[in-house]
Parts: sequence; C-alpha cells; structure tokens
Amino acid sequence: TENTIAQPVGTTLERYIMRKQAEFRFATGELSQLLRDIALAGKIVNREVNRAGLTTIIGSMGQQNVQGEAQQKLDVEANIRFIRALTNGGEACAVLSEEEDDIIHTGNAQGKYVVAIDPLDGSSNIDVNISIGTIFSIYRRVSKVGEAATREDFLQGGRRQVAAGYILYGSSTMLVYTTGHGVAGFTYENSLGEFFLSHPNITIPTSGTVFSCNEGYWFDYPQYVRDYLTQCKREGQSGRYVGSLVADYHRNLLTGGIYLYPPTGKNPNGKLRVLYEAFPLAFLIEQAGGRAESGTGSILDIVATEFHQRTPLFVGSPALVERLLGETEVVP
Ligand code: AHM
Ligand code: MG
Repeated sequence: TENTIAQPVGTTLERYIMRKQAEFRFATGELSQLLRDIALAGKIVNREVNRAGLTTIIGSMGQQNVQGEAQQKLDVEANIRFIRALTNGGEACAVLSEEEDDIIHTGNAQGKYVVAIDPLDGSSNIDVNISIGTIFSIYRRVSKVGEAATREDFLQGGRRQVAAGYILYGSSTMLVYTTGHGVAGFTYENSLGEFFLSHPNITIPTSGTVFSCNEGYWFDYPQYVRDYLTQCKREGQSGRYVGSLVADYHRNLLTGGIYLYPPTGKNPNGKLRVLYEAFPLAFLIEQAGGRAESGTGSILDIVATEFHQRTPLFVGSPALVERLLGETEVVP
C-alpha cells in the first residue's frame, strides 16, 4: 500500500520539464535549462514586485539602496534580472529586450538559443499595485554556434519559435508556456519557492462574452472594430480591460474572450511589439486552440524587419476572432 504521508504535493515545474524533456524534442536538455533560467528570474522579479510598495524601488531611478547599489525602477530591475539569469544559464547566446535598442550578447557564444523578452509589461500599472507580466519568446539560432548572434536569429518569423510564454504577477504568480505541444500553467508557491503545475493542458473556450480594449480610443478605431464592439454591447457582453496585456490575455485564455489593440490614427500599427509581445502570445494562443490576427493576416505570418516593430493585435477565442474579421455573421 502507498504511504499517504509521502504523497507528493504536486508536480513541480522542475519535474514537469524533466518529464517533457524525456518525451519530446529537447532531449539535450538545453531548452529545459533555458526554461529553468527564465523561471528563476521570474521568482526573483516576483519577489521584487511583491515588495515594491515597501521599498523605494518604485518611482524614479538614481537612488542608492543600503548595499550602495543604484536602485532601479522595477522594469529596469526586471530587465537586469532576466539578462543576468540568461547569461549565467549559458544556453542563450543573445537576448532582445523591450528595454534595450539593440540585441544583448550574453557572451555564451556556444549557446544555441536566442530569447526575445518584455521583462515587465504593463509599465503604467507597476506603480499602482496592479498585475503586470513578463513575456518571452525563444528561437533556436540560425547563425553559427560559436560565433556572435545575428539579426536573423531574432527575425526568423513567429512560426519558428521553439517555446514561448509569460509570467503573470497577479493575485497569484503564474508561469504559462508552450514548447509547441500544448500549453501548461504553473502557480508559484511562495513559501516553498516552487512553481507547481496547476493548469495542465490549457485550452481556450471556443467563444466567450468578454471584450478587452481601451475604449478611450473609440473614435480612432476602424469601423469594423467599432461595429464588432457595438454588437458585443448589444448582446450585453462584458468589457474588461486591466491595461496589462498579460493579465487581460490570461483572463481571456481561461474564460474565453478577445483582446483588441487595433490600429489607431495616432498608432497606425497599434502599440504592441511583434517580437516579444505579439509573436509569443500568438504562438501560445494557437497552441491553446485560439487565434491571433493583425487585421491583415495571422500574427505568426508577420515578416518582421525591425526588432521593435509594432502590430495591431486581436487575440483570443477563435469564434470571437472570426466574428471580428467578418468570417462569420456579426449579427447572430
Ligand atoms: P508597455 O510595453 O509600454 O508596458 O505597453 C504595453 C501595454 C500592455 O500591457 C497593455 O495592454 C497596453 O500597453 C495598454 O495600452 P493603452 O494604455 O494604450 O490601452
Ligand atoms: Mg510591453
């Protein structure tokens, strides 16, 4: 008989990664290590985010903490933490971050992967204790191992991502990722310092009753977007907009819904960035059975030519995206 006292409390991220490594393609363990490095940095950033209200870390830069280190704003701090973890981990030869203009070479010329990351998204929410997130995208490099990473490593196209995901620093902290074999979600247990598998095999509901967009830009939205939203309102659907992409996306992933960042007069290409916001979330939503579109095609088909290129983004339940694009009748 089984010893009930020794029952495992659950599957840790570590155990899950090991299991998947045995099942799937990342048999060399390098991608596994990369995911561990991201999770580790996520734990550190989680700690900083959690105590942000207690320290002088929020607010302006340029102060010094007790160790005499310059204190940073949280988004800068998160950037440093992720780059450090990816550098120390050894598997990533270069990193592209929302916080830096150019790619960062980690010095790991032998590393086979490159990582595009938004270390802390939702900057307007950082100082007011509202959920924020990290978004990441991983490619196998196309440049030669042993040499410096190149632009082409980051501009391969969304369909060549080997893994992508996000960390949500919300009422719980969660890590959600895909390596192209479905989507799994892990919840952080603070006292144990571990992520536990809490959401195996996440699939997005086919439809839903939530629309998430900044309605302040209403008069600047394309007519087809206004028509869609008008119809949502006629049906009594719910408007939910945190203003943190990861939080809005995560809600819609679990409950069904659509997130919209349309082109506007001021921002004809929308606001969100292709490489470290749209691509990873598009890869993940497709793995979960959802859709991600730009209004002119699938997000994953975008041919990016600039590191910080932007795109309009419509992402969520497949039936809602279809309806927005007029592929199905708007009036039921
Ligand atoms: P950021 O990368 O500068 O933080 O901007 C991205 C954020 C998203 O998290 C959010 O969905 C969007 O910008 C909100 O933008 P807006 O205030 O225009 O609605
Ligand atoms: Mg961002």
